[in-house]
Amino acid sequence: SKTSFPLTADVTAAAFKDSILKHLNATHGTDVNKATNRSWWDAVSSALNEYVYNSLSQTQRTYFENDTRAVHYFSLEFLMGRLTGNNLHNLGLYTVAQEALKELDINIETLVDEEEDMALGNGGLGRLAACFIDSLATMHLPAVGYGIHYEHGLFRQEFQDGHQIERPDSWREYGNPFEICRPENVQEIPVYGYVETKFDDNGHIAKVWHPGRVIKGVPWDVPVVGYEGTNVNILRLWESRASDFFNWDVFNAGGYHDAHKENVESETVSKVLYPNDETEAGKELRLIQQYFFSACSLKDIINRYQRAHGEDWSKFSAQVAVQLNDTHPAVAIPELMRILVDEFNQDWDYAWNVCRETFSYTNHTLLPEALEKWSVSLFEKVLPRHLEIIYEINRRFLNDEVEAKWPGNDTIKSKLSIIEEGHERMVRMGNLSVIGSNKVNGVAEVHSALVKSDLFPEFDALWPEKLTNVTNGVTPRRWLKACNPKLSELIDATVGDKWPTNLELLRDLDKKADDAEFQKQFMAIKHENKVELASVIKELTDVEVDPSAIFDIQIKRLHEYKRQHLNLLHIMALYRRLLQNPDYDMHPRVFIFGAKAAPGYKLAKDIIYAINKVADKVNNDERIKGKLKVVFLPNYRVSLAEKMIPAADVSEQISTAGKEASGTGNMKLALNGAITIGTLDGANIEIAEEVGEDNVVIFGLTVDEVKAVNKAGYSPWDYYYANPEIKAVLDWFETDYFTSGKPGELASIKHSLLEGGDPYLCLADFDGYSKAHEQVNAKYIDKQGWAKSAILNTAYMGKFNSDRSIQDYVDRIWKLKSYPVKVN
Ligand code: 26M
Repeated sequence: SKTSFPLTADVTAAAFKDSILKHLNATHGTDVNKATNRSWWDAVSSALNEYVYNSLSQTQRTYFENDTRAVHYFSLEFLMGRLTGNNLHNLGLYTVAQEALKELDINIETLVDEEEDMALGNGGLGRLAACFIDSLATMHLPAVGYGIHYEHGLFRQEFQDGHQIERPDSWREYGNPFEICRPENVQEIPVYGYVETKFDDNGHIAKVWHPGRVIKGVPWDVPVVGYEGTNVNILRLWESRASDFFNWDVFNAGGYHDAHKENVESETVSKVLYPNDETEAGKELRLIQQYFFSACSLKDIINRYQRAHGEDWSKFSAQVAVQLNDTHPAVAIPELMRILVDEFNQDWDYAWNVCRETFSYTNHTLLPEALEKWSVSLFEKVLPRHLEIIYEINRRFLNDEVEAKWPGNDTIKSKLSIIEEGHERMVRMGNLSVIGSNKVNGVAEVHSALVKSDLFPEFDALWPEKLTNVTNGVTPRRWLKACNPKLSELIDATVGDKWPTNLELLRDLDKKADDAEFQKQFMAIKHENKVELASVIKELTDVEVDPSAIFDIQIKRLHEYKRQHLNLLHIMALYRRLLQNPDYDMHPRVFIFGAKAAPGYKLAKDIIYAINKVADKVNNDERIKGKLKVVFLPNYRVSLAEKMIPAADVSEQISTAGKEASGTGNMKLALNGAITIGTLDGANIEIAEEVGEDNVVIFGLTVDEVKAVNKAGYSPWDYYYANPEIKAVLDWFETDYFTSGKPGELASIKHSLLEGGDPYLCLADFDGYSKAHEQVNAKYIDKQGWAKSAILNTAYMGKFNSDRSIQDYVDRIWKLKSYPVKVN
C-alpha cells in the first residue's frame, strides 16, 4: 500500500481482513458462506468505522475542551453521494481494503457499487455543501453541517420511450452503516397555532405563542472524515416524528383516528426532498421543512452553548457562526430572535445585534423565479409569531436605517421592504437574509458583481462592506483522487503525493506539458477511462461508442438557461451536414448527456425527450458511418458523475452569460483534463483566466452584450430567417423525422425558441457555438496540441479546490481557527 497516513500507517491488509471477518460475524451475524455483497459491504463499513469513530470522539473532545468557535452550515441539501470509497481514501485505507478483499476473492469496485448514493440534494447547491464539509474536516476546522434526514432523496430517473419517469429513491431502505442515531439530542418543534398578547406585572407586553402542533426532531449524525483521517466532523440530519407527548390528549379523548392523522402529517415533514432546482414552489410543507430543521439546529447549538456559557449571550456570536446556504434556511433569523426575546427575555436591540453577527448568507442564483417568497397568509398560518417578528425587524429597518440613508424615499423603502405589497402580500426571503446577515456572498466573481449591481444595489449602498465574493470550489479528494485513480497515480509520480491537500502543487505538471512521453501517458489514461465509460454506456443504453471518438459531455440539471437545447440544435446541425455531405470533415464525436428535469418542468422534459429521440435516429443511421453518436445516460447522480468526468475530452459549459452563478461541474471536468467549450459566465471566466486562452474555447455573448441585446429588443426570428441551417434544424422539430408517425411531438422546442421569444438567446449564440465546435475539432486533430491543453487544464485548476473556498470563507466571514486533532 502506497499512501500511509500517521493514523493508519500500521494497518496491514491481513489485519484489515481479520477485522472485516470479525465484523461479518460479530456485528452483522453472518459468515463467509452466506455473505452477500451487501453483508460484505456492511462488514467493510464496520471495519472502517472503528477508525472513524475513534477520530470522531477525539475530534469532538478537542473542540469541546478548547471551547472552539465553530461554523454551522445550514442547508436543505447535502448531496453526499457514496461514502465508503471516500472514507477509505480519506483514511488512507483504500489500497489496504482492496488487498484484504482480494484475498477474500472480492472485487472492491463491485463492492462499493453496492452502496446507494446519499442523494439528499438536487444539484450544484447540495453538492457544494458536501464538498465544503469535506474541506472543513480536512482543514481541521470546527464545523457542523445541519440538514434534513430525508427518507427519500432526489427521485431516480428512468426513461420510458425516451420520456423521463420519476421513481422514488430509497437510499436507506435497509439501514445505512455510516449514520448514528442520537436520541439524547431529540428536539421538540412547535408549529401553527396563535399568538396571545399578555401584560406582565410591570405592564410590559409579552407575546405567548400557543402552537397548534409539536413535531419531534430526531438527529442522525453522519461522520465527515477529513483527509488523513485525524479530524472527523459531523453532519447532523433531522428526522421528523410525531410528538407522542403532544398527541396523548387527542388519543385519550377517543380521537385515535385524528391522532393517527397528526402522526402521519408530522412524519411527512422529512419524507421527501423537493426536486425543484431554480424555481420557487411556495408549498406549505416546504416552509415547515425549512422551519423544522432550522429550529432543531438552533436549539441544538444553544444547548451546546449553554453548557459552556449558561445564559450569558454576550459570547454567542463569538462562538457561533451560522452560514445560510441560500435563503432556504432564512427563517432561522426570526427564530433566533424569538428564542432570545421571547424565551430568554433579552432586549430587542441586543438580540438583533447577536443575530446580525451570527448569520451570513450565500446567494446561489439571480434567476427571478428562484428568489424565494412566501405568502403572508401562509406564513401567518404556520409561524404566526415569526411573522410578527419579521414585521418588527422590517419596521425598525425601514424607519431607522433606510430613513436615515434615504429620507422620505418611499420607492426605495418599498423595494427594500421584507414585505412585498401587492394583490397577495409576500415575505421576501432574500431581503430578510441580507438584512439579518453579517456578510452576503455570491459564488463567482461575475456573479457577486451582479449581486451588487443588479440584485441588491441599494443594500450595497447602505452597507458597502456587507456584499462579497467567495468563488466556489470542489474537493480534489473525491473529484480527482478517488474518481480517477490512474491519473492520480501519474500525478503522484510526477509532482509527489501532497496535492490532495495543496492543489496548487499541480502547477508543476506544466513542465511536462510538452513532454511527448508524458503526453502519451496522460492521454493513455484518458483513453482507458473512456474505454471504461464506453462499457457503462453499453450497459445502461445498449449504445456502442468508439473510445477513440471525442467524448463531449454535458452534465447538470436540465434547465433552459443551461441550454442543453443549444447543444441539441448543434448536434442536429452536424447530423444534417453529415447527411448532406458524407465526407464532411470531422473527427468522430460522442455527445453524452446526464440531467434530471424537475418533475413539473414541462419544457425541460420535452428537451430530454427530444435528445433521446434524436439519439435513437442518429445512432442507428448507417449513412453517417458512426461519426456521430448521442447518448443520454439515465439517472445522472454523484456516483455516475464519478464515472463520466474522468472520461471527458470536452466539457460543455454553455449557459447564457449572467445566468449560471458559478457552476462546479465545469471545475471537476477541467481538473480531470477536459477542455471547456463555454460562455463567459460564472466560474468559466475564472477558469479561462487560470488555464489561459489557448486551453479553453470561449464563445458567445458576454454579460454586457446579453443586456444590450435584450434592451434593444431581441427577435429570434431574425436569426431564423437569416441562417438557413437554424431554419432547417428548427423546422425539423415539426416533422416526424425523429418521431416516426408522430409529427409535432418535438414542436414545443421550436415554439419556445421562436414564439416564446428564446429567453436564453440560443439562436443569438448558435453561430458562435458552431464555430467554437469547429475549433474544438481542429484542436483535437492536432494530437499533441490537445494533449498539452488537457495537461495544462489539470495543472492550472489549483484555485478551484474547495479548501481554497473554505479558506476564503474563514478569512472574509467566519474567522475560525483550526484544531488539528492528535489521535492516539
Ligand atoms: C426551491 C424551492 C423549493 C424547492 C427547492 C428549491 C431549490 C433547490 C435547490 C432552489 C434552488 C436550488 O439550488 C440552486 C442551485 O443549485 N444553484 C447552483 O448553485 C451552485 C453552487 O453555488 C452554482 O454553482 C450554480 O451555478 C447554481 O445554479
